[in-house]
Amino acid sequence: MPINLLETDDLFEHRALIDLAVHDDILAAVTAYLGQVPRLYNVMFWWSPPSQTLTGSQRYHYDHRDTRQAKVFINLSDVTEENGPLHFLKPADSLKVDAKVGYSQGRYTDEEVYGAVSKSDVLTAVGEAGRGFIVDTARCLHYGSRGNRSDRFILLLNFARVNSVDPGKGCVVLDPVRKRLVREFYDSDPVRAVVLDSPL
Ligand SMILES: O=C(O)CCC(=O)C(=O)O
Repeated sequence: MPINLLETDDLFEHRALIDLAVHDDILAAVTAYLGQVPRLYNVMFWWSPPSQTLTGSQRYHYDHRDTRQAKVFINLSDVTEENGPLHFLKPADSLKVDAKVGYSQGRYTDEEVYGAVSKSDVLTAVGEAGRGFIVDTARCLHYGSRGNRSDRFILLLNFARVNSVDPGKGCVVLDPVRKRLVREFYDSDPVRAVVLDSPL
């Protein structure tokens, strides 16, 4: 299971981290997909240590923050099948699974998934350090950190609409400093003020 290594102070000691999270290119893509300026709900550095368990997010599931969300996965180290990459299905293939076994807010077994789609339909977020993916984890069945034999390190950004259906449990890294980030780094930047500090 992924473990977050990012701490609030890191955002101020390494401003490039938050500049990357709210970079124009990322905001443009996510805004186009969601149809509105998004809110950044979560930012984390995920460490997935070697693991042979099959639990939680290591099993196929959807996320439920809203009917759409955009998760950005950026590889911080090279990621191969050895590192437990994110595995995901396209929305159309995910719908085939729902049609066969029913939509669930719980977890799906591999047997359920591969009874509806072929293993060759599965996409993986593999690639060298620096490669990134934006995946709608509300519409794409997915799992990760499964069966890895070596560590995986990724930067994870979780965007969804302002006033999403389920704002979740909050973000330990961002929540204490949302206003401070806007004040110190993005004063007079109304777009990033929405992204970082729109009320729930
Ligand atoms: O990549 C992973 O370890 C799991 C990702 C996942 O399930 C999620 O972000 O919801």
